[in-house]
Amino acid sequence: MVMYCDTATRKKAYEEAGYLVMPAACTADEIAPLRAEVDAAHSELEKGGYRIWSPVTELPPALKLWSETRGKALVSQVLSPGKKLKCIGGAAILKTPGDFQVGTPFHQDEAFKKIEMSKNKCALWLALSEADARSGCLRFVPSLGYDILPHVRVAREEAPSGFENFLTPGSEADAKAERHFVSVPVEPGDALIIGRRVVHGSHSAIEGERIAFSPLYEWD
Ligand SMILES: O=C(O)CCC(=O)C(=O)O
Repeated sequence: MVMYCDTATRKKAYEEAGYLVMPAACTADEIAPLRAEVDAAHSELEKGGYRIWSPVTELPPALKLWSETRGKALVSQVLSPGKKLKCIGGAAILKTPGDFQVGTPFHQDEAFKKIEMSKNKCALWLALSEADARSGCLRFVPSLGYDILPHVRVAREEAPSGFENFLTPGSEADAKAERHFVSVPVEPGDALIIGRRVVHGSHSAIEGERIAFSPLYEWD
């Protein structure tokens, strides 16, 4: 697991691994109103447990405020000190046994062509519950490197997890991802920065309830 404390070391670790874990980035008091808004959106969750708010103006108030202040500061201090970051939306993602059980398949965000890539972008992923390999925590494959790998795109209805874009099933990369992934268990308030090119996905949820909020940022 990649997690370091001072900014320079964090930046270096992020550049090497393509993602970064920031343990205890938020207190229980800070995440309570965020969790309340995500819980209130439960009936709006779509296949795979996603509720996407885009553009940022659609975010409920506490999630919007957090994304534009604390979330932005967390990303900024590691990736873009002095640059003007813009939040362009966010998603709540729930994994739990039943309808939202299937894990997010391995993918690279940059291979997701819906996202316009002329700007720098990254996702922040804030744990609003604890999560481990049995409850759907994230998993990363930095050993696959950062070239864009073969992906397929399917219709949302045909995607087992509702996530439409993923490493081509049966490809060498997909097989390697299944062998070499690193699981990242989290506690509520832990935050991760997810780079555009690192292969990542999540475990399926066999037990418990994994809840995360993931705002997306861009900068010049
Ligand atoms: O939370 C998850 O299961 C996956 C999140 C993710 O991979 C993404 O949004 O790119």
